[in-house]
Amino acid sequence: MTRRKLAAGNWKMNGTSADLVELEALAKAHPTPGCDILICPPATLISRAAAAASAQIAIGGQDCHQKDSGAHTGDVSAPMLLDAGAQYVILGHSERREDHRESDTDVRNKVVAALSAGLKAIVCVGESLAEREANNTLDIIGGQLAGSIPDVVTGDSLVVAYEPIWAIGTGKVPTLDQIGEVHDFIRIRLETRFGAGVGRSTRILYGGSVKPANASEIFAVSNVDGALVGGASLSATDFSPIITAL
Ligand code: G2H
Repeated sequence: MTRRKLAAGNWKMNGTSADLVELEALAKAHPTPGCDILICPPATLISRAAAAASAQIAIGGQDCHQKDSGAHTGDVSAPMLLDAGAQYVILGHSERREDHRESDTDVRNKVVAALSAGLKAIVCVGESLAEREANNTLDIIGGQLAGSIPDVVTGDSLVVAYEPIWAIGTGKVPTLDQIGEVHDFIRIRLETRFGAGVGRSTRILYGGSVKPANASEIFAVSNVDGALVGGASLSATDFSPIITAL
């Protein structure tokens, strides 16, 4: 099964309209990319990013509410993201799980809303340092996969991102064996639950301190279908070699 690789940039709470030039630079550097390219800017920039990005760069949100509309001050719904030009949404990032106390059930409900709206959902899972040191990594990942992913998904609409919390923005990266162990485990869990079709066509991204210097070796690990990149996605100069490494 051939899965088209995905280089996804998560700008987190960074970026104003002046930073849209980075999208133009990326498009210029990758007129016919060999992988899918996605940029998830803050919600305030999605419309303008979607207008500024050329066809080879998709735009995504970083979160959505589980309901389509209503009295939820400050929140953004999945249909709103779609209307603004998004094709993807990141859900269950560890920063959302921590800062906003999002549970697996919350994430699962958001995934249902995203898929219903026609968005592709990037579901994030990952263990803390304490959980890894206690040898609980696979149990934690298994629980998050079971709790955060709803029963009705397709391989095209679901992307899973493995992001060990202790590697996010820290410069620390798991060993290639550690990455491979978790990605293989996620693949098996997806195949077991959803069958070979969805299980083998779902892309599994690695995220956590991916840089131009380490991208190639990470992408060579089995079942790594791309990356969810934070800091290094903010500038085309850094993100471009990561795209090329895919
Ligand atoms: C992990 C990643 C992007 P960074 O959160 O989702 O961020 O690449 O800065 O570690």
